Amino acid sequence: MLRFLTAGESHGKGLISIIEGIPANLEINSNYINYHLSRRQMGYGRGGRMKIEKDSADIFSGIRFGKTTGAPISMLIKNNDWENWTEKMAVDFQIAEVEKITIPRPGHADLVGVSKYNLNDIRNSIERSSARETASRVAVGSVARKFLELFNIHVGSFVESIGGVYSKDNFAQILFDNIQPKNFNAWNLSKKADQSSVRVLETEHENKIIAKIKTAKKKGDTLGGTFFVIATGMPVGLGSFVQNDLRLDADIASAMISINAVKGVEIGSAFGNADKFGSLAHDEIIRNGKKIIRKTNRAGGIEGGISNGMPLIIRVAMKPIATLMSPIEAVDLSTMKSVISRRERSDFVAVPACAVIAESMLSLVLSKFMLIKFGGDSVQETMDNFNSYNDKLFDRVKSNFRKS
Ligand code: EPS
Repeated sequence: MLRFLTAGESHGKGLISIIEGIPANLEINSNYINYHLSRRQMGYGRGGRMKIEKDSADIFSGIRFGKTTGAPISMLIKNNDWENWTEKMAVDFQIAEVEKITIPRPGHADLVGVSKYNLNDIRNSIERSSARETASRVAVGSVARKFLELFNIHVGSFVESIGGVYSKDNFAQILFDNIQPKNFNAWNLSKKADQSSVRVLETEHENKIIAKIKTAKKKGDTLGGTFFVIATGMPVGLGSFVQNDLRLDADIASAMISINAVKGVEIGSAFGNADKFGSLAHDEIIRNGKKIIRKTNRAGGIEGGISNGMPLIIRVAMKPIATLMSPIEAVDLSTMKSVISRRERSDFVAVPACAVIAESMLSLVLSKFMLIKFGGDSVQETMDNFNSYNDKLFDRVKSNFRKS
């Protein structure tokens, strides 16, 4: 069973994460994890904080001589900003007078957090609900990604829109209505997107988005957007229809929605398909050598909660960042009077970073389902099971249905 846990506050000492269930003998080191951590920190439109932090994973356990041992892998990412917060975030007891935060930001977890946990300072709610926590998810997600690479499964992403600015190319249609070339590799898409400051695939689109972000910045406003997360090299058969919580698409949707500020997830051309006749929505089945594939990929690679071997195509919507420089109406909890919301340092846009986090979450879900299907305490064992299943798949289907 693959599972992970994270802990840590945005302005505390740091972020701790543990991932358990990765088989032994996976080659990985902190450089690999740090590379993906740095990808999460990029993107035009981030606030001042990203100039302070340079995330790196200090591995505490589970890896020896560059290989996993099968034991839980634990990591610490330090918060450089902690040194500016030692009084405000003191652990054992209060060491200085600290002003309480009493005005909740609309759209943030501030008000629901203090209401639910019975807290008397919104700071206590802000700290854990902050998207700073997602650095931990990328740390553990990178271990999962490395595991998937053994099987030639690659995960990538690119930004589709920010603030309603879309490219003239309809990427959704390209991905859903065509068979991708045999060498289609989601990671190559990510590498291309990483070259853009907003993780899009075209320069003209990038320039239009940057102009929009500049307008938002000038107004002290924020933006959200949409992005695609893709996995290629998918085997047939991850997930199951036999029980609701074994469906691959259900787990993916849950993983995506669990990312801070994500409010929508679409698997395949879900909303587009809803408007079509069934004959134009489903993917026709064809034979391609020793494989049975689909002519199009409107299902986004999952049918009946099970991966069908086509690329996984997931589209995600992130709402605009809830911390605004241009204030909107809120209630001051210390007076219960209507006020304008508080200004606080934050990002203007974090859609490019969110896409990298989504890659990590998808890697974790896929690794979990790979281990459910193929098991193994060492990567060699998992690979043997994986290869044996895949080598025989076509012939098994063929012989099961051969007319005698
Ligand atoms: C965040 C607010 C900002 C972001 C932060 C998420 O931090 P600060 O309040 O320190 O300016 O920069 O994101 C990160 C620190 C990160 O590593 O992604 C929030 O309120 O969610």
